[in-house]
Amino acid sequence: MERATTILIVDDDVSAVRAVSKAISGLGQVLFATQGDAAVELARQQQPDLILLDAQMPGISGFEVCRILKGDPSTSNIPVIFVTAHTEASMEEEGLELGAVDFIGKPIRPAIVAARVKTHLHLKLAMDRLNRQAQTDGMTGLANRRALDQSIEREWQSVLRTQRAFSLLLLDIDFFKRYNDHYGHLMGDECLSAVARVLARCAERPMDLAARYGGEEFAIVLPETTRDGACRVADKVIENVRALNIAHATSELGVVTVSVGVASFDAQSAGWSLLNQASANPSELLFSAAQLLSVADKALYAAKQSGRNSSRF
Ligand code: GH3
Ligand code: MG
Ligand code: MG
Ligand code: MG
Repeated sequence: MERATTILIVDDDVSAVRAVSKAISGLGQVLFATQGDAAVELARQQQPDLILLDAQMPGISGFEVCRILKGDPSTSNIPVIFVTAHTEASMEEEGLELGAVDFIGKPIRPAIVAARVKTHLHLKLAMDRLNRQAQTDGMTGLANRRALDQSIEREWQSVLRTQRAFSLLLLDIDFFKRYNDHYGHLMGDECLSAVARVLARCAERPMDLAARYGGEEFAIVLPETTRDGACRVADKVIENVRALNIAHATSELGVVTVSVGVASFDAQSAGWSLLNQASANPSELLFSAAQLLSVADKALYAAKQSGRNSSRF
């Protein structure tokens, strides 16, 4: 479900908060903060779609708040509009240079504030939609290859920092060329979507990511997961895909099945001791995110060789 549009109003003067809030009523759910540090915290937690920001406040100024928000990847794409009595050109220039999308003078003219907020909200929501599409596989609705690569890279950086376990599954539908040849591409597409739904269900925790790697190949990113944990997820996927009971007359197995390659980076894997040796300077570590994919690929090949409908690490 889409969450409600949210607007954060930041002003140390409560009557200004009230006036701005009234001007934009109906355009979204309103949050407010009367101090800079609280505003930054709220923005990080609540991820508002727009921030209306007073420039002059005791403690952290609005300019400083804007600088912090734009420097943090988790808040940098939230549009900021300054609302301030300091309408000198130099102030406006500074605000815009900090990355604000607009600059509104006080006392506010309610209709103008509403119109500008509407425009910037429209742009922000359109940008969010495009970003989501750029990360999603159109056919299955899973994360696409781009999102997968980004997720693996992000998790890899976190492994280098925290030395926590990390696992990756690579999954491939068995005898899928024969399936297409026998049942046609339309049913092939339906089969891909059904398998994708199983993967989405098996990637249970919010931090897990199920993705379409390409063609009839998929991946599941499992942060903070050891080899044992990853093998359990692999077995669950294999079991649940088989349980779909999708007829596959030209497979020896009679129904659609998948094979899974497991790559893990944990206390049991060779890479882990390398990481510990190199932890003084992790960037010198030879083992990389790309190598994790190639380890999973080799394991997948072994699973195929051993008769399919199975997993290997
Ligand atoms: P194996 O068990 O060794 O994996 O054999 P396979 O036949 O599954 O492997 P192969 O790589 O030879 O064939 C993959 C097939 O997947 C070929 C291709 O036509 C099909 N495929 C890839 N993408 C799609 C798609 O989006 N839709 C459909 N219907 N088929 C696809
Ligand atoms: Mg003020
Ligand atoms: Mg394949
Ligand atoms: Mg295949």
